[in-house]
Amino acid sequence: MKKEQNEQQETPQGGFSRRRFLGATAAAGVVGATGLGTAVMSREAWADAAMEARNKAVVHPGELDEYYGFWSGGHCGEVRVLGVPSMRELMRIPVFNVDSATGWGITNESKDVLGHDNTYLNGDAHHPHISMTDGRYDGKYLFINDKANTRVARIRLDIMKTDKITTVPNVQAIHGLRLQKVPQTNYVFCNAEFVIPQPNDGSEFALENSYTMFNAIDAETMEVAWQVIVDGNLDNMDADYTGRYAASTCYNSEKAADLAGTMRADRDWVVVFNVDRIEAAVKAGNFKTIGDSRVPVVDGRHGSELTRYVPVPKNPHGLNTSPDGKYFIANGKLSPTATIIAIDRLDDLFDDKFDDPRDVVVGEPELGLGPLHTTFDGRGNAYTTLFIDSQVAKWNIEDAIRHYNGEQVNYIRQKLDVHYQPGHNHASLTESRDADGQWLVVLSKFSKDRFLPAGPLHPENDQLIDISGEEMKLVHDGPTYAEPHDCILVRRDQIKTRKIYDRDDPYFASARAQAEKDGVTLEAENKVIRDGNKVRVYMTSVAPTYGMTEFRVKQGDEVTVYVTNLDTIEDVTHGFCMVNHGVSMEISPQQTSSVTFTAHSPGVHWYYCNWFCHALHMEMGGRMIVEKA
Ligand code: K7E
Ligand code: CUA
Ligand code: CA
Repeated sequence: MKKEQNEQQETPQGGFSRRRFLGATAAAGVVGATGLGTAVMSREAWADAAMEARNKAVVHPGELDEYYGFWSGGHCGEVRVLGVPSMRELMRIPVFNVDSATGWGITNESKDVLGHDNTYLNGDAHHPHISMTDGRYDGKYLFINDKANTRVARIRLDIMKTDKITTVPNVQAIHGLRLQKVPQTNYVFCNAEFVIPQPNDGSEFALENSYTMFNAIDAETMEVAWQVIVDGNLDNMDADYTGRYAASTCYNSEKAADLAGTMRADRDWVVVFNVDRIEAAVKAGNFKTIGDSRVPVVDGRHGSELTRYVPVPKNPHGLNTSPDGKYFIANGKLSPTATIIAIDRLDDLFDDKFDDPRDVVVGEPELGLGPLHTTFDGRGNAYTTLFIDSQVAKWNIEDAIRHYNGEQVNYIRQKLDVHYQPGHNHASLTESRDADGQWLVVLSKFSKDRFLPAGPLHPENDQLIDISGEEMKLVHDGPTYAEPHDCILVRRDQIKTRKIYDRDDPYFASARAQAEKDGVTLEAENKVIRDGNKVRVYMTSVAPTYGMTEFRVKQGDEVTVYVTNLDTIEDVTHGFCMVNHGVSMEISPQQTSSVTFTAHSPGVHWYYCNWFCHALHMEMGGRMIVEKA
């Protein structure tokens, strides 16, 4: 059974036979386009080619990957860092979740980012995107949405820690998120998915009086710069390479509250935002505010000068800008098509030079069932995931446009089976001018039989495909835990990480400020400061000891422990765990970390180092003595 399946997958036409509904045109396109005559390629030659592709993906022990991949963690709420092509997991960056190992959600530094009160313990992270300068990844920040709690987070890529989280007001469920690419990432654009009444204070529930908004966040301050009211709802989006336009898909133009209702119309739309005009309207004071929020809200519904609505079929999902900057491509989901919108026609669209907004559509290739997301190789080809067909369709954009203009050309280059039901796919550097067409990651939602069974809950399957040649070649299966939606691949030289912390790092600036108030030098002193029933314990660490191996507090005291790791050697990270107090944190070389807890029980409570740092790591500990109240 297993063997048969593998054979089928290694056959270039494999899987084709069981896809009878695939048109003859598509099949002819595949065979013709490979140019290799794969249809007559011997089994041996095919096996050699497959082996060669697979070898390319092997990164031997001690070797480094060519690319960083940043994976969203879905409803785990985190970001994962992988090496590509090895697909080895390098790191996890906790964002909207709680992380026992690093103390994210436990330490004061993380609560400064997450919020000290009412911190949510969950998130749903979908779309990771790296800041850009002039359309190229600059490696400074990574931004990601939280659909579950309507937030946007920023990760500093030099230390790979989350440093800001913003809750977007007046809306529910941030989904699509992309960055302004040009001149640089000044804005983080993000879509709120669900329509709600305004104000949403219980005085109104009707769908007719509900709407949602498109949001722009200042990438440096992380404050919401403005919001745009739209018709319908908002799903995915992308920005262009002029810095002036962004576009979002809407699948619920019907504004329905039930499934059948959202599928009623044959066409929904792509809404195009004119960033210059929106900025001008805000500047001119043509906005309102909602409730307590002071964010400028402009009206971009039908008839507005700020937006245009381009009808596209049906319940569209992903929207992707081609790396040559020419096209927005909207993926049809319930339509087998993708819609190509020419960005150089948008000026005319906004100047009302067209009778029909569909005049900006220059192609609408039929790709297969359930097109969700499209990615690009920088050589004029697009790769679209087909959720229902469990395939990736490779197609040529200019040929699709010619076909739309009535020429008899095959635009489909190849269809490759993936396993199974792919959501996003992402080619190396695809969202930038540097799209290099080397690797394609396909994030398949179902793994079914691809891995050893691990109970009823299955991993997903992130597959790696070599796209450097004419033909896509599947080279790797990568199980992932729930539920990365998307990833971004960036060349390793585009990311510059710190090896140890800078002592002036703003990441622990509030600990430094408190120490200064207490007259304590973090780097040199081990001291206990009492301030009413608040006790601040400052200690250093050098492998394998803490600067303080005993401190005394009273039952009921609110204790804050600050640990400054004086080690300067790369990779010598310490931990601080207070037994039976829910306290655990990471302190990397030259970092200060702090945690606050209540000394609830009298007696002796040991603390110990929980990050392996030394042969005598087990011996690295101390005692908190809690006197009876
Ligand atoms: Cu298609 Cu949230 Cu980008 Cu899921 S989204 S797949
Ligand atoms: Cu310090 Cu282990
Ligand atoms: Ca719809």
